[in-house]
Amino acid sequence: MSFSIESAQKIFSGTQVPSPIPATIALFDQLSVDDKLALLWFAYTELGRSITPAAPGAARLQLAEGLLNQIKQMSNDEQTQLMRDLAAYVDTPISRSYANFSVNTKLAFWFELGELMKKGIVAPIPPGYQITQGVKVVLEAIQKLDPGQQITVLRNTVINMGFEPEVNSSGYAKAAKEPMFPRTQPAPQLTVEGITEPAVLSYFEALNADNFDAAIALFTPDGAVQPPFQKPIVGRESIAAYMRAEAQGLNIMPEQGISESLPDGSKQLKITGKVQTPWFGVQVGMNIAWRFLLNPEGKIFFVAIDMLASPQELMNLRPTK
Ligand code: ECH
Repeated sequence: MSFSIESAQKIFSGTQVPSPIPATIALFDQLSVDDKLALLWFAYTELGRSITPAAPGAARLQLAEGLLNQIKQMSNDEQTQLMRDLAAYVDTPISRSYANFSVNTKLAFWFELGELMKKGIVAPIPPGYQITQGVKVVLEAIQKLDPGQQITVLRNTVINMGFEPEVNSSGYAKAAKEPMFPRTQPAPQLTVEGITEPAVLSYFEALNADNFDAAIALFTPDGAVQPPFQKPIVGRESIAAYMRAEAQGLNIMPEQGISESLPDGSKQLKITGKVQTPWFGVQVGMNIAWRFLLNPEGKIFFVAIDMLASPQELMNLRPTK
């Protein structure tokens, strides 16, 4: 085939709108460590007034239990220091253990710490803490985002915490034996306006059933998945490990799309719709686009998953020529 991952990344790039998420995270990164923790507390508790995450299952909390038990034994000052170390990427044994957790276990760990903070078992934001101008600016930026973008900002800040000796920021290979997110509803029947390509429809159906083996069988051996704000994950094995860790329990609701045939027989498709994460269920519908490149045999060579900048963008489906 004549295309590469670099060229695949550019398909439909003319229809993309810059996302406010990286800019918001860049603002967050500039805060001092105490401001970061305070910002997360305010943003999380504010968000919790309209939407709350589902409590993680006991099996997943067990993976973080050792660390949580250690924290419960600490003095308030030690607990505050530990949270500062995590948020400032300081090299401590606890920061290293944290970095080894999968993404979902990191989220479960903070969920539980948040509960313990509310109960007064773990130190709250220091009582004398004075909100700074910087925190106000980032909070305002977060308030302007839609709920799907807000939970993405929270998730991405949590993923980056801790200390990792080697560069491996994704964490997906660590989760092979993680507990699953149980599904509460059967997968809905799919029809995507404008789309009939079997590989694409089967991809959505496979993910809605957590059937990752079926999903990766739809890819070429050198195929790639590019999750939102990440580099492409290349090759069936890496994609499988990633999906098993990060794509569990998703509800994928593609709505409409366009499909264009290219001169060599390959096809590019852009599809928009909504995705729900098992953390927030029906409370949050994230506005998502998928940009697929299929080879002439109908296999998936590349799919980028983009978080849309606005709901209006769901309708932004125009041919590239
Ligand atoms: C407290 C104060 C101190 C500091 C901290 C605190 C706690 C914070 C907590 C935060 C919890 C946040 C959560 C966020 C969850 C977000 C989940 C998201 C999921 C997005 C998934 C997508 C999937 C897309 C995909 C598709 C595919 O086709 C292929 C696969 C894949 C307050 C204590 C830190 C507790 C729970 C955003 C978009 C569609 C790419 C996966």
